[in-house]
Amino acid sequence: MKSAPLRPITEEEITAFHRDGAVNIKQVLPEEWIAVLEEGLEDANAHPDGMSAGVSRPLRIDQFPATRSRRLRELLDESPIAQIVGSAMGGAVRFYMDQMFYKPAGPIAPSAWHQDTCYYNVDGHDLIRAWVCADPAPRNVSLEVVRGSHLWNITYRPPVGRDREQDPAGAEKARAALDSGEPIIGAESYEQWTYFDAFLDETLPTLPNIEANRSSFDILGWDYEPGDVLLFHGHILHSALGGATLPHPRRAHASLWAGPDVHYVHRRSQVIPDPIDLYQHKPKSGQPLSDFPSVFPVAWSPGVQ
Ligand SMILES: O=C(O)CCC(=O)C(=O)O
Repeated sequence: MKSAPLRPITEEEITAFHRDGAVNIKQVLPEEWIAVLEEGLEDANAHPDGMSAGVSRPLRIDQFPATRSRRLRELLDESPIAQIVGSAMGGAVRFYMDQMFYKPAGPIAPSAWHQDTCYYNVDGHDLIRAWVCADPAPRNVSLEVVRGSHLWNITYRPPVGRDREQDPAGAEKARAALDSGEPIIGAESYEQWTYFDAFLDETLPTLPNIEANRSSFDILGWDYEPGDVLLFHGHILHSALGGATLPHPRRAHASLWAGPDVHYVHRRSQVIPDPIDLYQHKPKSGQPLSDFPSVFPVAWSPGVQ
């Protein structure tokens, strides 16, 4: 049984999301879900995925943490997050994947500017991230976006991964997989994988140096309070500021939700494995996520609470 948001999402918030590519929906998540979020993140932090090796800064980025935490699974299945996302999107939504960004108390690590779409084997316009944090995250440690960059119609190169020359045999294997219609990152990556094992996709343009040229970009940020749900578009350029020292951790969870036009695509720039249950279906580029209802059931649709 899904729980309802504390209040309806307003027309102004929906307009802001589509115009700017991001909006912080203030105080919409009932308090009991903040406790579930906190428990879930602690759970996931105590049970690392096999994909975090090599992340050396005081930052844990885990992939698919809800597969290892019952509480995070509850958050996805029963909290109002799916409804909030669907209200902003204006249609039915399916859950695609989730991540954890766990930054311990002390000097808070930044998250570099990037665009999410190029990391995953999905594409489409109806892609929304829901970012929630168990702790207050003032503007100097919370998310930032380049306003409107979700409409730039460009896919940038993920800023992580190896040059092909570092591992010619591995690069050749990845090329062969792509040529034969396979994802370049297989299900075995669930045991041992990091962003840094991927190969840089030099066919994609490099990101602009936003941090060094902040005044040239229209940067939008928020003081985040637990209970807020920050929505941002799958294509938007975003980062998190760091360097500030907090007396408490900054523990965030981000989930990616897909609407009707989202389809599977084999990407040369793939950095994050496919959801584990998808591998057995051997998806082809162009197939809508609705072709895989057992992996991506509809999580919310208008008129259904
Ligand atoms: O929370 C962070 O530091 C970064 C979050 C992020 O990049 C994302 O959710 O895609």
